[in-house]
Parts: sequence; structure tokens; C-alpha cells
Amino acid sequence: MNYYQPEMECASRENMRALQSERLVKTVKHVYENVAYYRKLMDEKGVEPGDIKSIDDLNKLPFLTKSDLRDAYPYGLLALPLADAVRIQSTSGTTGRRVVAFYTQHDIDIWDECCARAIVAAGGSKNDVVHVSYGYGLFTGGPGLNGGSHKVGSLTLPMSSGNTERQLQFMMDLDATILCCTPSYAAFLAENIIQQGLQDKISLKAGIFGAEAWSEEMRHDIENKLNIKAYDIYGLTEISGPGVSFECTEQTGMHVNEDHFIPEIIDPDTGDVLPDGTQGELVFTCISKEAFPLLRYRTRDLCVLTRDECSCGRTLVKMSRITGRTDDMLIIRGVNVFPSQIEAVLMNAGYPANYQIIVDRVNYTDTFEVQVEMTPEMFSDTVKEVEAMEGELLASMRAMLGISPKVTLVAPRSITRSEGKAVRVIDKRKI
Ligand code: DLL
Repeated sequence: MNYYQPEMECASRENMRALQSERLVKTVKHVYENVAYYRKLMDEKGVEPGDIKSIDDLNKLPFLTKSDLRDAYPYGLLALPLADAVRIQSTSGTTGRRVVAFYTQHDIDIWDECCARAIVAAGGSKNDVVHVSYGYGLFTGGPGLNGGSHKVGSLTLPMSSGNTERQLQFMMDLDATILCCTPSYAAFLAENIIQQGLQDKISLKAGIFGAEAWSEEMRHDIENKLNIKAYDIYGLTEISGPGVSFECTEQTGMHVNEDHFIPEIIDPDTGDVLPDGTQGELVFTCISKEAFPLLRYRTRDLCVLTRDECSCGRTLVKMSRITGRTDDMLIIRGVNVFPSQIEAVLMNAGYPANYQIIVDRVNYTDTFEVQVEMTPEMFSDTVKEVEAMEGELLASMRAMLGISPKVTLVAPRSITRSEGKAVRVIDKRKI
């Protein structure tokens, strides 16, 4: 088994807890002394650095949310003089102000190392050619995997997103072996490769896909089409970027880089910490960063943490795939609907993961439509055949969701492809 930093990835629980406690105590002191915003939050909660003696005291600290980051924009949470920071990255941004994260060179080094761990866990080494099709720029995907690939010593192709023809040309010409991009872009590239009959000219062996939710069914579909192993990678700009956690060959969840980020699962309504094995909102505390070390940051991502022994030998706690977000969960006619449930139905029924959920409100009643792309093989001119296929999908969705969407099958390749994160939900309701 190969590891990038075995002393951390395979540390005993006792050693890891000791290291986490030491780093937590130091970080809490650092932010209390250097960030007025934190000092105020901690004072309001009646907690001071001396109260935090080990990771058992973690839950004494206040939570931090995205709205704190917006309030403190741009420099309010910076924990060092600006002169010590060397980089910013920013979230893709949905509403309101963008979130800006700062890095010192040390912070970039540890981020790169986290991504290097992911690449090595996916079978990467200095002999690999790593093709990075995540966006470069403010988005963390490109810079993160790029840095990780450099640390491993692999030949790095900084492709960024877009220009599919050029992507495929480089992938073939340079014999790329590891592809890094969003799962939806991987599925799109796979479609193109098959359509152009290029399967034999592609040397890929693994993919490192993340930045958006995807299902086990989608994993199998991409693996079969590209003849690769597809690994999940998770992260968020606020905490550093990709590589907060990464999958190993067991492919049963992502190991969290616990020597840098302590994960907790909380009840999103009460804020209570939940035991391992329970689904809830993921919260992270950064314990090794200098410029932007967020404490107890609420990600709004829902998942489960488990500490079962892993066959890869890593002892790092594992998080499940992200099953949804506390805020992208759709509530349609009072029913909670996650896009991942719809995706699972589609993949099980043999449809590609090219779909869009359109929600609107007409006469105070929610409308709910799922547009699904047919593959060229499924495509039919016969209305009756299409209606029958729509009927079958509708029945499966009703069974899965407990609510009936309008299911519309649309022509192959008619849903706009995204080069970054796929746009799955169009919510037109003005509530
Ligand atoms: O998406 C960082 C990243 C880049 C991760 C490349 C993996 C690969 P943000 O743009 O700040 O950062 O978005 C973070 O994306 O809170 C999750 O909701 C979602 N997300 C990220 N990775 C996954 C994943 C990057 N593997 C937000 N599965 C997070 C599901 C993911 N959701």
C-alpha cells in the first residue's frame, strides 16, 4: 500500500488525538489574540483560550457560519498581517458576497500535501501524468490538485476546464493516466470519448472527482465507460479547498485529513454533537492553518462519520459521500427532496446523469418537473414509447421520493453541459 505521509495517515488514535489537542490549543490562542471577530464570538459565549485544553473541549467553542464570513468580508477573519498572506481563493458564489479565503505559503503547502495524499491514495506516483480539468483561478479545484500533483512529482497537465477537443487531444497525446475534474465533466468527457470511438487511445487508470454530489451509480457508470477507478474527493474553499478528505482503494467513503481538520457531526437544528454513525451536518475546525483557521465551521453538508478499520491501513476517520446539504435540500409541497435521490433513480433505470430539476410555484402550489436526457439508443420518435418510458420513471421516482414529479424525457445532448459544477436545480419559486 502506498501513502504520501504514512506517519499521519496511519497514526494510532492515541497519537492523533494528542497531536489534534496540541494543535487545537495553539490555534484557539492564535485566533483569540489576532482576530477581533473571534474574540467577540468567544467572549459572548463566555469561553476563553484557557478553557480549551484538549479536543474534548471542542464543543465549548462557538460555531461559525457562512453568514459570519460574509459579515467579516473581506479581511475580518484574517489571523495574520496581510503582508504574511500570499494567496486568496474564493467560492464559486451563489448569492450575496463571495467568500474569500487567505493562505500563507505554509497554508498552501499543507493544502498541496492533502491533495498529494489523495493522488497517492488513487494509485498516483511520480510516474503518472495527472490531467487537471478542474477550473483554475479563484476556484480551488485546479490550484489544489495542481499543487498536489507537483508534490507527488507527477507530470501535471494544467488543462483547466473547457475546450473538450483540446482536453481529449492532450489526454491522448501525453498519455494522461489520472483525470481530475467534476464527476459531471468526467461523464461528459466519457460520452465524447465513446461517441468519437477513442476508448483505445486513452490511457487513464483513475479519476479523482469531486466538488459536487454524485452517486454510487454514477461512479459505476463513469468507471465502466472510461475503464478506470473513480475516487471521490471533498473539500471547500473556506477550509482550504479539495483534499479535506479523499477516497482510498476501498472506495467506501473519504478519509478526513484529521491532522489538519477536525470533523464533527451535529444536529443542524439544535447544534448538538451527534455520535459516529449518525447522519448530520458536517463541521470542521482547522488546526494547522495560519492565515484563515476557521473554528467549528458549519459546512451545511450532510454526511456520516465512521471509524471502522479500513483495509487500506489508514486510520483517518471516514466520512460518507455527501447525501445533500441542509440548504440545497428542496422542500416541494412539504416533502424533502434531494437531487441525489433523483439521480439514483435515473442511474438505476439506465439513464445518464444528465438531468435538471425545475421547481416553480403556480397558484400557491409547487410544480415539480424532472427533465431527463435520453441516450441516442433510447431516443424514439414514437410518442407512445416515450410516454411509456416517462411513466416507468415516474413510478420509480414516486416510490423513492413519496411525491410525483412531472417527468419529461428530452432529446440526447439537449441539456446544457457544465464544465464545472453541474446545474441540477432550477428553483423559480419566489417564496
Ligand atoms: O468545490 C472544492 C473542491 C474542488 C472539492 C475540487 C473537490 C474537488 P467550493 O466551491 O467552496 O469548493 O464548494 C464546496 O462543494 O461544501 C460541498 O457542498 C460541495 N462538494 C465538494 N466536494 C464534494 C464531494 C470545492 N466530493 C462545496 N461530494 C461543499 C459532494 C461536494 N459535494
